[in-house]
Amino acid sequence: MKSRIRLLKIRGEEEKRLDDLVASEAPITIKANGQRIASLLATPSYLSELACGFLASLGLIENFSDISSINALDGEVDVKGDIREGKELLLTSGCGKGLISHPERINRVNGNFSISPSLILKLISEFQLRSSGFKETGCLHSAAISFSDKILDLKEDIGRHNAIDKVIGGLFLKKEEFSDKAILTSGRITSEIVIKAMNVGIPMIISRSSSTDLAISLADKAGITLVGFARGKRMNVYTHSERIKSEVRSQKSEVRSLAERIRELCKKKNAIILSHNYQPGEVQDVADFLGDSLDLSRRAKETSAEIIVFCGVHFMAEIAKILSPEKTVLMPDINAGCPLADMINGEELKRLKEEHPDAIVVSYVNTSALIKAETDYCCTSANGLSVINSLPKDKEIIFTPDKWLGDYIARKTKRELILWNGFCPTHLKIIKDGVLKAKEAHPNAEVIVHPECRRNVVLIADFVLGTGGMIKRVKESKNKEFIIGTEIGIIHRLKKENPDKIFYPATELAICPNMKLTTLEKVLWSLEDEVYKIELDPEIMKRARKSIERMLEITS
Ligand code: CIZ
Repeated sequence: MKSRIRLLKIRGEEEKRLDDLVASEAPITIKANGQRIASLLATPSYLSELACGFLASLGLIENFSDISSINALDGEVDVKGDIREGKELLLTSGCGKGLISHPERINRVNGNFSISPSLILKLISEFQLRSSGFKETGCLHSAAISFSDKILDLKEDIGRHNAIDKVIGGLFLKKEEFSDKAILTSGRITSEIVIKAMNVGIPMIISRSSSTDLAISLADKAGITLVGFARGKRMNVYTHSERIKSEVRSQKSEVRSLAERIRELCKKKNAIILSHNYQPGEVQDVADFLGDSLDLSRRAKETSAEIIVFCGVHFMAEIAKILSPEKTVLMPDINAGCPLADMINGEELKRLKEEHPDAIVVSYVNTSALIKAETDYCCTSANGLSVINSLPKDKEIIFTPDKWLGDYIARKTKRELILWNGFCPTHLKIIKDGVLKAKEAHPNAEVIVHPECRRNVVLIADFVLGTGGMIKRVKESKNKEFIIGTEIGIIHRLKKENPDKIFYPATELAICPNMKLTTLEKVLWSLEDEVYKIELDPEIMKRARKSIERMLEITS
């Protein structure tokens, strides 16, 4: 499993930004009969095989007949059956340190130094020369700490983690500063390596090997420069290239902040930046307009700008393109998809329509252009009730893809809807017990949740609103405290617009990993290179536009 990411490739004097493939990495939880046994970081494929192999290797299952069922969904594999109790697990020298960090714990690393590509290559060649254990045995990993043009310490170990822990421990014991150092490693850069650097505040990791997508995304957020494939005359800079000062780039002035450079480029290229309410705070702050997908698409339609950089997820940028096909619509990270939108495909919807040939199809905007083309009416979380209420009472209605939004609308409108079994994994992290605990801790707070939450969460809320509705409600409310049950990115905007009010997330875990793929550096690169362009089949766009325009007619 691979992801395509944009990086800076340096070969000798030449620098090029291009898309390249990196390995995928994801946290996977293995459960036995519903009980968590372990969380691993793994390539997210063959999860049933991974879980069975993991249990069998530990001696917790022996035969196929020990297993009654395997359920693999959204990064969790639950194996049910006759599974023995495990003893305390021993950390291996390999990948399995079971260290998983949630993005809400990401600390920003502030290392204010820069280094030239030629110095990186000099350090890495010295690193290799001094890794004598590897040369002698062929089975040791090495890690080093560098400062400026010197390698300060180098350690070898059978495990790449252990080698890194040893050099970090060395700095620690010597009470040395971390923020002006770099880690060099012989192993690949996975998320745990980035987490180690982040936890101690080391702003640069240099490897002879490559990096995974999760490590890149974590490093991006933590402000860490990741350099991979550093060998010979070449290297790939995956994140925070501002610390790599080549001759070419140091001639250009790099003193301006990323935000300043983005704003300047917008002016020069007649571009605007649209940001969804769930985007990281610094992206929201650099945007021309903030809103939900519908607000933003309206902005995209109305603007006289020629280029629109859409900071959100894929289906949102598609809506902007569908409504403004003549404009260039760019996404800073093309990997920012929507798992809910991916839960239904064109064939599945066509089959459902064949089973209910007279039904009207209403789809939430969180769908691909292809689904919208097969849909009669779109709706958003803000206008779902109005759309359904406007439809003839004697007609069957198919509602896709979000079953919880559908359930809410069905109860509110007293209409029976044929629901698709889709859901937003981020909103399902908000659970009833968590909301009740938050209410107990903050009894005066108003509880506002998104209709993508489960029914038992929606039923205990004071208000059930989409993000646009939440922004409005908080502004109008006399209340001072709010429990917010949606993706926590919205709290940045709520705080900024209501500095006298206090906000509590219903859970810190409600973070959409796709929304958080956008960074300021990617926004800048997107504007500079005019990538990634949203391109859609004109016929699909025409049909999809109809379902969006029908919604707009009802709600205008
Ligand atoms: O429509 C949107 O933008 C989504 C997905 C959520 C919301 O409520 O804003």
